[in-house]
Amino acid sequence: MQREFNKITVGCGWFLASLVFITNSFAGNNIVSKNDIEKSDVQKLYQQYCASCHAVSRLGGMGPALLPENLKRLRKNKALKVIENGRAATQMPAFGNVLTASQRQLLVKYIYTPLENIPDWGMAEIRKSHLIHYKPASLSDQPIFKADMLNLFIVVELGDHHATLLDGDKFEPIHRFKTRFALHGGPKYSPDGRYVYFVSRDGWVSKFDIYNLKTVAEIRVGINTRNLAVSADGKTILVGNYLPHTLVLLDAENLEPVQIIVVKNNKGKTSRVSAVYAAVPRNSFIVALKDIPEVWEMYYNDKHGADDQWGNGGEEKSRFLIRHIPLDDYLDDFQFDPSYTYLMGAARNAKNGQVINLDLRRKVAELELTGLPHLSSGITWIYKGRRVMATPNLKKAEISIIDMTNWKTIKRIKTLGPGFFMRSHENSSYAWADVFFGPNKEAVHLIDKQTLEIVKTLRPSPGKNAAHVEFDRYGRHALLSVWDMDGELIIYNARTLKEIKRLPMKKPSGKYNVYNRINRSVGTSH
Ligand code: DHE
Repeated sequence: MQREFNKITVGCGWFLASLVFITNSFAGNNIVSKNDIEKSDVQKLYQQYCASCHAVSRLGGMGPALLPENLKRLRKNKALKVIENGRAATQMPAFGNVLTASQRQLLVKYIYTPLENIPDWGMAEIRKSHLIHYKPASLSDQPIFKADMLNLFIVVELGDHHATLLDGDKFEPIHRFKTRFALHGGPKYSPDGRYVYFVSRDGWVSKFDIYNLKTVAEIRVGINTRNLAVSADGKTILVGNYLPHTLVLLDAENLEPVQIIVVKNNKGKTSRVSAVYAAVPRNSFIVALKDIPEVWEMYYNDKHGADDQWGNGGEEKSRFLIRHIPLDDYLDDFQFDPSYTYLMGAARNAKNGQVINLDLRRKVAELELTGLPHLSSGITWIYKGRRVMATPNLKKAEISIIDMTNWKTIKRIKTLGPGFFMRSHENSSYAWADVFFGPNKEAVHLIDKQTLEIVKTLRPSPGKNAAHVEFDRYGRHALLSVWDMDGELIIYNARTLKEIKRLPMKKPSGKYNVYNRINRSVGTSH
């Protein structure tokens, strides 16, 4: 009977469900409770409006998992506002005109209800998912095509979950291949540029051999994953998860899992990982946490054991020395100075950013940054003899320029709307900044790095979102995406700004030049 009832309500919605409830109540027949109706109704709403991004299971897909464990920092009234108005800087749309207030409330109640079972994702599950498509010995050590191997680009095409390997001199695609669903974050190269590692939001790590144009190994390390980093020597990969609250260490050769580190503080409180980066000059990994105000510096050393001063709680033999650096606030977004001594970070709700000296292991300054600075997309250059950092803002129509010698904001450049990504190159006099949000999303600003003025605004594809730039290894060309299913990659002469070529692509989200990334160009992220 209950199954029958559910079938009916799923098919006909709230009206019919209410009718059945009222009829049953009048008839004195209490087979179906109000709670049952709410549950069935909200499940239908969830399937219709949320499941395509957050997964039917609520464990996350393109969007994050919607579980109380993941929503700890979001109050229910704020969650209600997110459903009503959408969320800045994400793909989350506004449902204020689509759903009624009571429907929105039902959804909030639903996503804060614990799942009966969250699947385990420990070593057994990780190992079971491991796929080795090609053993390294079975493949050529020489590239099977001709090109400058350091001037290649990987372009992620989010529209149909593919990636294109692009020749950075001729701007011709060399190979297009399928990726896992919903990649996020920049793919990371091995130090020699031969391999590229991708991670998807649902935890799949893939290793692609550029020389042989083959995906060689894959493994699923989490249910809801943030990003990955490749160690300075290229031998290990560290991946950070939202769900479960873990870091997973992989052997880079074939993605064999080596260790799972439960992310927790000394009181046992666990946390999601905001992001993990390789601090190559320090030979360490830096891990930012979302639910504990700490940043971790992790040194890999397989000789260390569970009794290390900085170990991970001793429940298993740790291969890391972990330094816990206490902070004033959480870290949602951050970047490093070129020497990786300083980390500039901000929490999503914070009023100011914080500067942490990783050698002193403490906060040393505040950054005057309001709105929602997108620090991980910031870049640095030398202006009047001093290094400055520029960061776009996901909520405000401005770019902040900060003097890195005293951490003061020296200029706020007004833009046509909030932006997501900034890029430049050591050999270019322009910094490119997109206007990702709002009516001017088709525009891209060029800022003169020596006057800090916008000197040109391009509108390459009217009505379509233009975003994310990357330069070739010499800084001669700038590649810009038109983020659309019928999108394009536009190649500009970076000095004259003349358009060289357009390549059709399916929502080309990001593009990543091998040389600039492995040499940690200050004009791009790495
Ligand atoms: Fe990203 C990089 C966090 C939403 C596209 N994004 C990153 C990184 C972090 C991050 C920490 C750096 C990781 C790395 O490169 O290793 N992104 C977040 C969020 O917290 C946020 C706001 C919410 C979320 O959904 O997680 C968010 N990001 C988005 C999007 O909505 C974008 C536009 C589309 C998408 O793919 O979901 C998006 N993020 C990107 C891209 C990069 C990225 C293309 C790589 C930039 C680069 O050039 O390195």
